Amino acid sequence: MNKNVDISNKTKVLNFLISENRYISGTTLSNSLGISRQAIFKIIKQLKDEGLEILSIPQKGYQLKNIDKNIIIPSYIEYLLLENSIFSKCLFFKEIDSTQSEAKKHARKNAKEGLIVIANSQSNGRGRRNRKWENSDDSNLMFSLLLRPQIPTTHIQILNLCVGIVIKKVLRNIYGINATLKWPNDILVNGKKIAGILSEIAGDCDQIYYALCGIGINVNSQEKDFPIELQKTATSMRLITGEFYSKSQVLINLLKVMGKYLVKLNEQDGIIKITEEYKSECDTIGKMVEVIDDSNRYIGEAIEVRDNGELCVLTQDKTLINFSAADVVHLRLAR
Ligand code: BT5
Repeated sequence: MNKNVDISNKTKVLNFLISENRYISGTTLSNSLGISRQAIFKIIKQLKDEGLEILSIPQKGYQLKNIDKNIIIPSYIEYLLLENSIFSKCLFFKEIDSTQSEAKKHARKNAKEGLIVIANSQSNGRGRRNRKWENSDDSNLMFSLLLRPQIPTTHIQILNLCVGIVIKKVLRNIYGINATLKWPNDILVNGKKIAGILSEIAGDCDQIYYALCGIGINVNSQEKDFPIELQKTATSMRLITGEFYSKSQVLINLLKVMGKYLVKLNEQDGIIKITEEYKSECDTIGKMVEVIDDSNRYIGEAIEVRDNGELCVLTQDKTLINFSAADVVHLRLAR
């Protein structure tokens, strides 16, 4: 899963401007990168259009002035990902139907693993079973990751679990937010949902051609920003701590840890190790749960998560049932 280093000229120019932190002439940039001054001029315009503040003075050249970390600037994200083992290319949309659908188009055209599709707003943001993912304005993070994991198709659920561990870790370790995991794909704080994950794959019985991990994290939403029906069940990083967060920084922190976990997932025993970690991190194990699977409802004790990601439940009539995908409600501690 190692990323094929293919740094764009745009990222190279930005890298230059950030590391020099002074006026750089078009000629210096053009000589250093081996491209024409006209090409440099075009790249500077693209960087400005993305939201970077670049001063241009005739005879002196270009200087990067300010980076607004509260907005998503794809070239800046790509610059920050230069050291990331997997993620590299970032596509940003102010508005889109769903980042999953957009990522799928690129996956089908053989785009490389590690593509990030991110949007400020989705008109058709999706959860599982075609439920809706709400976004109030541009306060939250919504993105899809194109992955090509070397795991069996039957183990797709592991991706959800792996991403869940990563989100929980970042929220806890970097932001001090007491996040918990509810099988299979919910990240909760004080019982309210702060993030959700949607993993979709294309493959055959032997291999996964590509996987799309869609992630929605409520970063800066206030209570009034959620639709009424979600105000009691949804929360955000800002609602928990009272602080306003840089979405780019949250994204970069997540992708950093995610890169490490995805490498781990592809290692021998990776699936087993990640399942073990998930079991120790997941709040569902040891709880009495109600499981809703299609139109059936079961009540029982969540015993364990199997290494294909299934939840194993001991029902009240002492039957063991494995669920590959279902909705779970935590009732109480089992004993
Ligand atoms: C999920 O589904 O939790 C997966 C959500 C994945 C969303 C991302 S955003 C980027 C990418 N592009 C997409 O189109 N989707 C992915 P599920 O477990 O089915 O939960 C959906 C339920 O969560 C809804 O029925 C609501 O009850 C609740 N919900 C919707 N929006 C929410 C929000 N912003 N915050 C908290 N809860 C929400």
